Amino acid sequence: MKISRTSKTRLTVTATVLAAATAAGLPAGAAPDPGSAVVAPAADHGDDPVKLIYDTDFGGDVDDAGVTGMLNAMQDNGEVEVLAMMASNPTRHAAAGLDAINTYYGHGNIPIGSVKPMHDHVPSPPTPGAVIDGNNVSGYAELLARGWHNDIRESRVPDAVDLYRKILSREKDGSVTIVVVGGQINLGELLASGPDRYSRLTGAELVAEKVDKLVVMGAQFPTGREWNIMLEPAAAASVAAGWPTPVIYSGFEIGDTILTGSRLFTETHPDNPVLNAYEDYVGWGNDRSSWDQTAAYVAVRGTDGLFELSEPGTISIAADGSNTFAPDPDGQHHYLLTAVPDETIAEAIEDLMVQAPEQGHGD
Ligand SMILES: [Ca+2]
Repeated sequence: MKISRTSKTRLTVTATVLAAATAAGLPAGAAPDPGSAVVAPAADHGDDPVKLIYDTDFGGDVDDAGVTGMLNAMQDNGEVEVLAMMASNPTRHAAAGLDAINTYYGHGNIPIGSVKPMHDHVPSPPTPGAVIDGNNVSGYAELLARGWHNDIRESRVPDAVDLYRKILSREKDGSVTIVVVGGQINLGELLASGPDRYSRLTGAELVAEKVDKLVVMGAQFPTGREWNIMLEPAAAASVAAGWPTPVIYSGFEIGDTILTGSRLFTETHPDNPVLNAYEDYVGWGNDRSSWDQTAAYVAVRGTDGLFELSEPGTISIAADGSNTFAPDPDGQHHYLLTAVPDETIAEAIEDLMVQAPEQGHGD
């Protein structure tokens, strides 16, 4: 089933909705014609780390935990400077869970913002008729928040849009990359934000001035209906229509068959919170799809010989979360295609997920 993530996120959606979503998706194995793709160069940042903001529905599916470990490893490597992490999942445990992983890696000073108010329920059903078990969306986030050292106090976690504006306003023009791997509520609200104490610019103006590109895990190509978009269809549609920089989408079909996680159990320390998140979610020794990791990887390393970009075009998102893509030479949007076997991409991603922290290690 195309949106099988529902079975793991403890959100239950009616069978009718799932069947409709499946019908709207691609047949298994279908892929865009790679002959139409252009090869994008890897990101060229010289020796400077990529300045990145990571926006995540941490606590839903476990690939977000994989990304969090991956980004900390890439920060150890000097490839990325994580300016902030933003929770789009309002569970009160997301920020603390993120900080638990960052602290394990010795990066507990990474600022963390959250959609507000933080609570124990998701903000809205992903589709009409959906049944949400709102008490169980915290998942591994609660496990890490309660069991691993972190210094998050809920009342002090800044509003994500406020933190976005604060950080963007002080960075150089065109210097910030954003990767979003959950619902796009924070980005939608950032775009719609007005001038404040940090900047006289509107949110859309601030993004246009400061952001280099946005990388999205979301949607399905060339057409489909995907979970992250369904979480907040209106926000995703406003981003698709109004985001003023290039946007690269890693669709459902990319990460779905790139399996990672099992090496955590044999190659990392038993106290590694990412290992424990995976154990909680998929069980000891098992893999999970790497939807979110593909987006984070490209955000930092570019296509890197592992991926290619589609031709340019424009994505459109309907009210039910379904999407289409219209090729257009002047379009700001691309979607990812794979350039090598899934196993090769999985190895590159998992190498980062199992890389030992340079410092920290639970301190
Ligand atoms: Ca996610």
